[in-house]
Amino acid sequence: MITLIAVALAAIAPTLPVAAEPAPEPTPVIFDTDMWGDIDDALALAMLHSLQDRGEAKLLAVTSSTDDPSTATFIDALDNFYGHGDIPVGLVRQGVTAQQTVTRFPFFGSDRGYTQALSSAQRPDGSFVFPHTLTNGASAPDSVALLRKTLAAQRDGSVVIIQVGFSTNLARLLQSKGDQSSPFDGMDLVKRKVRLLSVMAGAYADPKGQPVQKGEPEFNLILDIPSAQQLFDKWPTPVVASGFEIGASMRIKGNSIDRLYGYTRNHPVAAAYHYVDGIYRKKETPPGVLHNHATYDLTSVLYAIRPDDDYFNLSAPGKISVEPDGSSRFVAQTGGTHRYLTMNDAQRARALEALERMRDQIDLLNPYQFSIRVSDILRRYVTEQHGLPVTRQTSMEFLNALAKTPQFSSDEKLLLEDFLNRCDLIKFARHEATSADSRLLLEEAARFVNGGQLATV
Ligand SMILES: [Ca+2]
Repeated sequence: MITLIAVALAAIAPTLPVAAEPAPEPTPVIFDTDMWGDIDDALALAMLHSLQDRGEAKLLAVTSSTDDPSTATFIDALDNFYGHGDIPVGLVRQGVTAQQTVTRFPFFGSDRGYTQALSSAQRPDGSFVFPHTLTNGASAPDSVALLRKTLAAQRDGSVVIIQVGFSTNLARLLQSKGDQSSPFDGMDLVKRKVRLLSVMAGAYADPKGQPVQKGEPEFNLILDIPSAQQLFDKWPTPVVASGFEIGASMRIKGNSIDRLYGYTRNHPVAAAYHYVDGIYRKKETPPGVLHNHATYDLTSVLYAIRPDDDYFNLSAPGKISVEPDGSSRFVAQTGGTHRYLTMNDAQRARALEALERMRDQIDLLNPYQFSIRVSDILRRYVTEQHGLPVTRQTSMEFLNALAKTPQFSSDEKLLLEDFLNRCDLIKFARHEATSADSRLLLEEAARFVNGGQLATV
């Protein structure tokens, strides 16, 4: 649900809510990132650290797919900031460089990203503003060697890999031969150790959420197309992709950043967000306020660590392939190992969120006023959901009229009639009705919204 996503994403800071049923064992996870230009990588890694503190995740290693030593030092600075400075960091060699990225996507403006600027920032006394124990990123181990070593040390079938950048490291991992870490080649090692690959890549729906077979070319795929093609062709365990449309539809509110991270001076995530603000500001961004930012990489983290929390739905199984132009193609296939994330119905989530907020009003409003407010939420939901014209009727009259129309399924009619009967009870017993009646009414309303759709309108 949008509510839960908004709460979880907003809370990359230390206030991440505890899952209803926390996993008994933290998920062992490897984070593979193109940390450098876009800020969602830093937000996603910060979120993983918070999840680790809550016992839900265990970061085994972080590998960078941007070929720049500053990416490794900045990752290490973030790890240190969160008190997990012992997490090994790997760096791609002969991979996509910052310069290549800017040449292909000039909106970045410069090949000096926040990773360079922040990991080298020093105080007047020469100490680092964002301390890192990996003093020289160029000395970080090669990503593939680190991936192999990390996987070899884990239990079979246990590891979740989150890839939120280019596919260079993981494609090379699949091609790798046995070495001192493990006698198995890359394919065998992955097959043995990796339970799930949660990847941000491609596009699987249009902005309205309608599935498309071929998406628009997507950033993570475009910059290393051959590796992306190999990854989706060969990866031997289940893959769940978060398409461009998922993160684009959910944005972190810029005005929440300083509130979330203002608890300390020199928070690396807040500093990075401020650093890129000029790149991502839009005409409508008010002056003096940070821009709102898409949550692409965070959605892959959220799914990887909390797959059962209903933040997203999953597509049917199938096969994702990558076209020569850097677009993704999805074909449904029985027994396929690829799926992509889909959003739960947005209007329904919004109505449920509005109803949830009404819970605070149960004891503040008299039941009659309360029934009118809840009816207004239902009216808005039905009107928006089905593109119905707005009429001059009261919400109660509107819903009563709707309950008699043939468009309703019989289930839907029953649910709405239950709700309207309860409204009547409250209305005619105005003075005797209590907050318990309001509570029951709210439950009826939620049941209606959860209950189904109009058959056709
Ligand atoms: Ca990324």
